[in-house]
Amino acid sequence: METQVYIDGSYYPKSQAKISVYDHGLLYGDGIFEGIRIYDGNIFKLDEHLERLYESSRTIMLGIPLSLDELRDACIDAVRTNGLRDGYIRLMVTRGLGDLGLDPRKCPKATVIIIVDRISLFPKEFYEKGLEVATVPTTRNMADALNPKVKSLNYLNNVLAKIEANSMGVPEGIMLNSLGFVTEGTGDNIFSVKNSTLRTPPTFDGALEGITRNTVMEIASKLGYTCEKKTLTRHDLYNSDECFLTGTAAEIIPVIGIDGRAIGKGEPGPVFKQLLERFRKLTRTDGVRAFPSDLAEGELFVIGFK
Ligand code: PXG
Repeated sequence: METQVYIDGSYYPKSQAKISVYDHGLLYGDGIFEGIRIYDGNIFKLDEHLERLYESSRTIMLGIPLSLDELRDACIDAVRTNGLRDGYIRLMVTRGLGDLGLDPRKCPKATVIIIVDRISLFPKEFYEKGLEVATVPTTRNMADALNPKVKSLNYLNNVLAKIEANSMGVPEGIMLNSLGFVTEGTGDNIFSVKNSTLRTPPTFDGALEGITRNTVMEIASKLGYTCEKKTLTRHDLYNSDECFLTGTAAEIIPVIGIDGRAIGKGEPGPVFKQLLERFRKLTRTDGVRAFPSDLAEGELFVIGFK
């Protein structure tokens, strides 16, 4: 069956899922989105993603035409309609159909789009061997411009950062802010581990408040690691024992080199491995079920979910 895309309450086959060229989401990048994963029929952290979407909408004064509960039901329905037990939800709300001219008052109703499909950000071998990254020239927005907490459809500086990373021959770029402090990757947060303390830049330095970032900090705290939201420089990254990226699409992926410097032993480290194992377990239970688990009750008990 062709992927069925939800647009404003109706489903359209992928080949016919279209919106107007007068939609301000296209004309001005005026809109917001969430990327959410489905693991074994479980929509991981759905409520946290919806909360962030509504927070973004408040900041950009975009009225979402559905209540949070209605949108939650729509996401579950879209997953069931597409029958995907493992996949990815791209939820978008654009300012909607309007005139030329950026005044949002010309857009009477926001457009809600839910795509349920598959995503693979980095090839599988990087999860085992780790990846090399580079800091890139394009900077991340500071909070006084477009606040990086808003997950907006304006990803042009992230796209430029990705192009720059590609041209340096690495799969991901690390963006700094205009003061030269570390912010995040183009679609993922960054962590540095030093002497068993995990550090990640605070959102006001220019990082998205990543849901995977929060999950990793929760797991790490439970394992007894100290976690800090702290301003980081490139020097801090270069001198990390371990480094990794986190994100819905990226999941948790080890970084073994930055700007030509090996990180730690130049291979995925023990803290990363421990976190990944716990994270994988959580992805099957923490969230909203669209389908019952493939695992039997007994198996869930054995791996510590019940
Ligand atoms: N920083 C940025 C700039 C992001 O776009 C993250 C961090 C990680 O946040 P979460 O909440 O996912 O842990 C993101 C997330 C895509 C795609 O389609 C991008 C993201 C997530 C899912 C899909 O490229 N970015």
